[in-house]
Amino acid sequence: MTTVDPILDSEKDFYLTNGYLVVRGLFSDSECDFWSQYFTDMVERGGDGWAEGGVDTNHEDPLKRYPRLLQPHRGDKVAFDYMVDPRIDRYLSSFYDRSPLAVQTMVYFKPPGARGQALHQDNRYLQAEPGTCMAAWLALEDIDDENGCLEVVPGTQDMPMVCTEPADTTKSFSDVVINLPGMSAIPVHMKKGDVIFFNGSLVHGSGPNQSATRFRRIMVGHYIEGNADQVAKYYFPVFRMDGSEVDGLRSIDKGGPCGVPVLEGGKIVFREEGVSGAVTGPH
Ligand SMILES: O=C(O)CCC(=O)C(=O)O
Repeated sequence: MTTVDPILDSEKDFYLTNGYLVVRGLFSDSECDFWSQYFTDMVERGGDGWAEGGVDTNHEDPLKRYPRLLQPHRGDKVAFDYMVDPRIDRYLSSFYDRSPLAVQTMVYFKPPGARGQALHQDNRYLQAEPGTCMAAWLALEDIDDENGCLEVVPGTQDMPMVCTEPADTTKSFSDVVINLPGMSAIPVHMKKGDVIFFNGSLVHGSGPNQSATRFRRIMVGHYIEGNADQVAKYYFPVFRMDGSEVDGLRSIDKGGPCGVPVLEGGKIVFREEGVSGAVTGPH
């Protein structure tokens, strides 16, 4: 179902053509300041059970001191309310003409000196079918090259799942990366309150935070299309945007097919390469 208050045709067209859309000022500064403080307090008191790998306040790796919060909406109303916020539903419902299903929240702190996340595709992890997954990635502060903005690879929005290679783990906390011959990522600079929506094929990631003083806090919700009948096991329970739980989806607990990209006549083509490694956790 489309919402009563549709987005601009130009916004929908941009998303469907490019696989992403940046919406400026979708959330207010005061909302962002509240969430930023709320989740920073949460991680600084130990993460309330949501911090990836737990919090180690004395560790030399900034990401061990400020790990991501994974799936806080499963016990925290503030995170849940972001995930099902009507402003997000309005955009995602407009892209696919039906309300999506919500499956994930994450909060990233990326403190000064922290590594980024190598280029990847989200649907390799979520394995939503039919259709794809979507993200609503909110800048909780101003984000640019210095503090490790999101980077996207234009032209990848309709690609199948691409096989990964080992990543440079001095720059990325995740250990696999997608390399696409002849293609490169562009930075997406965002102001506090801006949201970037993107689909599950779009190759994206982020570099290290090179600032000595600035964090890069973001909150992200992940969704699958409203008609999806499968998603990876890690992403259960699945919710409608009215907050109710959905039953009956198939749960997947092994990797799916991926292709090895090769450049032929200036264009990328895929050599089928079997099954990507089993993915049982978050992305
Ligand atoms: O924020 C980042 O650095 C990466 C986030 C991401 O890859 C995602 O939300 O899918």
